[in-house]
Amino acid sequence: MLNVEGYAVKKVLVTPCKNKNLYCIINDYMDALLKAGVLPVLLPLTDDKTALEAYLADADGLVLTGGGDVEPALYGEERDPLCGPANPVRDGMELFLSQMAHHRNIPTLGICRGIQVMNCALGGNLYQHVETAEMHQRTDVPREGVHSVSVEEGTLLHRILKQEKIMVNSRHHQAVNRLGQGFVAAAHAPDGLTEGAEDPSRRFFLGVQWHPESMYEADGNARNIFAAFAAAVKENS
Ligand SMILES: [Mn+2]
Repeated sequence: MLNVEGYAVKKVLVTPCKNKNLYCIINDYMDALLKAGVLPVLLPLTDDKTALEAYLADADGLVLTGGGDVEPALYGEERDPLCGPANPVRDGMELFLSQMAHHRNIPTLGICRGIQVMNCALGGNLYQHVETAEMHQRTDVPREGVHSVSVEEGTLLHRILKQEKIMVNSRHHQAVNRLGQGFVAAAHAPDGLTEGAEDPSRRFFLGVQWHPESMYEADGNARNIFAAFAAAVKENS
């Protein structure tokens, strides 16, 4: 096996956002994965299932990144006026990747929109605009802990964090509502919202509502999440 500076080369697919004619990614995602010892591969935005299957066949992990709102029709609901615009290509792409990664037990880390996509992929639904948005939509302090989450004992997330309560940043106005099939809540905000969820039947199928990639340098909890994900990726064969 090839080695880059002592670590095995393992590729992690990273889903992009689109800005005009650019596929783009906030650099924190790529930097955190690289620092955790795996190689991030930014995907193009496409719902071409043949291309996505080919990417997955050669991948050891998947990161579903933050972004805009999921189309409510995809979880069987009418659009609330407070729901933001959807990107049908990104929705189709990420739902497909989530379902395939889940089916194949490919280590998957969902962040912000990512946990929401994972939940929809498993048949759950979302709050289109949480009543407590003021507490959760703190884009003004993207790298600061703004609310606590309680971490459920017995979960993968608890084994990673080894703490009952941590502070997290928060840049969302939607959230997981009814959990999808097999998805188990692993962390809750003080208002009761699900901030972490996982499927214990999979090696690593974990979503968090906060942004550990934005706190990688400052926060040991954030680094531990990426380290645990990278360890699962390295075990994937
Ligand atoms: Mn939050």
